[in-house]
Amino acid sequence: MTIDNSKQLFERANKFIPGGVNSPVRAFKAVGGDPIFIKSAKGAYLFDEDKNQYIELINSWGPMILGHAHPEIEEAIKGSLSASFSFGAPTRKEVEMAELIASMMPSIEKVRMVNSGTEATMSAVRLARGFTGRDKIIKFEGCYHGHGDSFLIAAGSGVATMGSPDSPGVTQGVANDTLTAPFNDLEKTQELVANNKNQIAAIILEPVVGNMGCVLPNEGFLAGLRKLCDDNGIILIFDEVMTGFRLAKGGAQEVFNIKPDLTTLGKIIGGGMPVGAYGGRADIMDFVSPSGPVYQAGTLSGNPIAMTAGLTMLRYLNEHPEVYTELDRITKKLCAGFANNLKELDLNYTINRIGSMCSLFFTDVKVTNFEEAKTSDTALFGRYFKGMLENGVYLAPSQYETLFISTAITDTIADEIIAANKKVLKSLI
Ligand code: HOZ
Repeated sequence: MTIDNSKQLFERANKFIPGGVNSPVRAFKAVGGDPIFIKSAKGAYLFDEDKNQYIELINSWGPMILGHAHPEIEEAIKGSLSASFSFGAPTRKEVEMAELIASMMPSIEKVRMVNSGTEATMSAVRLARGFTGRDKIIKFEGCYHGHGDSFLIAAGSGVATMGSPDSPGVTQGVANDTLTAPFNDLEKTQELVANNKNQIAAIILEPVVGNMGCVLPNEGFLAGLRKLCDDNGIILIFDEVMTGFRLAKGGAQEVFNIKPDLTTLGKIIGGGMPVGAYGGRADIMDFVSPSGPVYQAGTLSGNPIAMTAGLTMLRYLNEHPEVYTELDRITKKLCAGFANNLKELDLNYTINRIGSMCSLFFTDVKVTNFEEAKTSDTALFGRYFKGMLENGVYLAPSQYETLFISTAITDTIADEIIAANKKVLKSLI
């Protein structure tokens, strides 16, 4: 396999783009080697600038639930193009999108569209602060909520990968207002609330974490947080940028049957186009300008092309609930295949999975928080990643990310992935 064209592009990119990439994880720093430059994708496959083909297991970090360039979404986007690309004025599609989101995720009574998950989480926290009149928030170690200043404290995803979970540039004042607890540690969270009585505006978390690898909530953790928030007038924010409409029609909150006050959504509701949204209880959302005093705005918010792509995908998911059963089945099969291979080769491993999200950690420790995720052998993961890439499987280039499976992965493709996994693992021992 040659990657000469990717290498050349990376050299050019490094001259004009910091680190040669527009988002750090994709630079492959955590796994070594040069990044692959993608030219196109269709269904279950990515194609690079050197004409190599890879089975796709990231799917743009989640949104390509139906695989790449799904024909219905492609047609809808094409059909929308001749009506122009941006108005900065209200459209019918925004109304339809708000109605559809509210019907699929009933905790959302009102919703505001923005342009990314980062914008959604920043806006939701500002709203929680404005609504409660309090400054502090609680987040969980290893959870990542985009690159807003308040969240770059003990953060996961790229910041964990690059080893700078507390980014320089975040003022001490902002950092002081972000309190952190280990994920799944209800007692520590209760302590933080007790020690900061009437000062906590919001508790924000990924109900299923995707940004320290895939980590599930322990039994009772989400319900405990719901009660803690109710008892103390705190806004509970679920960051469902990765899980919303992926784990179920109604996201993780449907799976675990917990109703947050606010929810943040991202790329999934744009079918992969740049979109985000935050929504929830009407009394809180009515605090957003122009109905309320908390300001938030954006020319591109509710962009018609992005709305078209997102609406088409969400409608498809709404009308085809069998998608979720199939995603669960095929991902379970993949993980069982990996587990068999690892057992046969006597390697330490933990596999976390829920629905179509999963992670393989090279550790025998049960992974329920960031400290446990960090026991994984990341050097071994780097070699595993490289081997899989050379064998035509594109994994997330960091231990602290999750795999996202699409409906384009058939049984035959799953068997190929499991066979590649076996071959690569064998070569590592
Ligand atoms: N932080 C993103 C996933 N958790 C990665 C985004 C990207 O590199 O495109």
